[in-house]
Amino acid sequence: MEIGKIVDLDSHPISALDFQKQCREILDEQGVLSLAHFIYSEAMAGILDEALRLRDQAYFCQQNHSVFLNSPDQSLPANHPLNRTVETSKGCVCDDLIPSDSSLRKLYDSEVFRGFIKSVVGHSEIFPYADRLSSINIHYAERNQELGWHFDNSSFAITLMIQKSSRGGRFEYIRDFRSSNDGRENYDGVTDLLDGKLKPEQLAIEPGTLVLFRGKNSVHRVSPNKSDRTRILAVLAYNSIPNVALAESARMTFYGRLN
Ligand SMILES: O=C(O)CCC(=O)C(=O)O
Ligand SMILES: [Fe+2]
Repeated sequence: MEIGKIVDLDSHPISALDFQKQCREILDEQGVLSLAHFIYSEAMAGILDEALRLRDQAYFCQQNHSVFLNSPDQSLPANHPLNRTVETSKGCVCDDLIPSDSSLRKLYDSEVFRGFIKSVVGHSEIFPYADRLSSINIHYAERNQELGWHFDNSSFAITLMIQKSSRGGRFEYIRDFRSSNDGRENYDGVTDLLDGKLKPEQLAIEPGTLVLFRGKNSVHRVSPNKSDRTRILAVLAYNSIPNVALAESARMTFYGRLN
């Protein structure tokens, strides 16, 4: 089984029902599941090489956005949390540039891995994106680049750290910060957060660590990279329904192209 050369199945028996259950409980209780040494270091070395080779094809962009990722609301004051903006700047390599023999793709396509993800996130099926760009992305954060505070639109995210920055570039979050399903957006909390009055938690993520994160209600960011070592991270994205393409506006913003 090829996946056995990539994933350390001895310490992470992802097909075992009791391991799946244990992971599901951690994700449900803590909002985040962090599996250290998930990928063998030999496989990680190949993934890092590949990511460094692809870096000059990354599309770099910068946005100012609200924590809620909404369009500005002119009927509200500029200092309302729906109108206050934070900055996000990063580079992205899209799925179509990632080779077919890449370990990242073997992981993403693996039925064993997908079975694990389905079980942990509680979806009966998961599907790749219908467009050719969005399923696997590699993110690059150079010195002073960051991901501003935000809530995700998607119910879960899967990341694999490839290279850490040596200073800054840390994943920070506050759990269960809002409750979007019942409309409690916690505007006062977001104001305090943006005013620097709250102390977020930090997640220590080493290269080879797989992270599953529920970011819809847990506010999070990646602090500015304060080193010359690029932070490199793979995002493995699935949908719970088939034939979903990322919106064209989002593709133009984050990838600079549609195809
Ligand atoms: O880079 C990370 O660790 C988190 C990425 C993230 O939050 C996102 O892409 O929405
Ligand atoms: Fe996010």
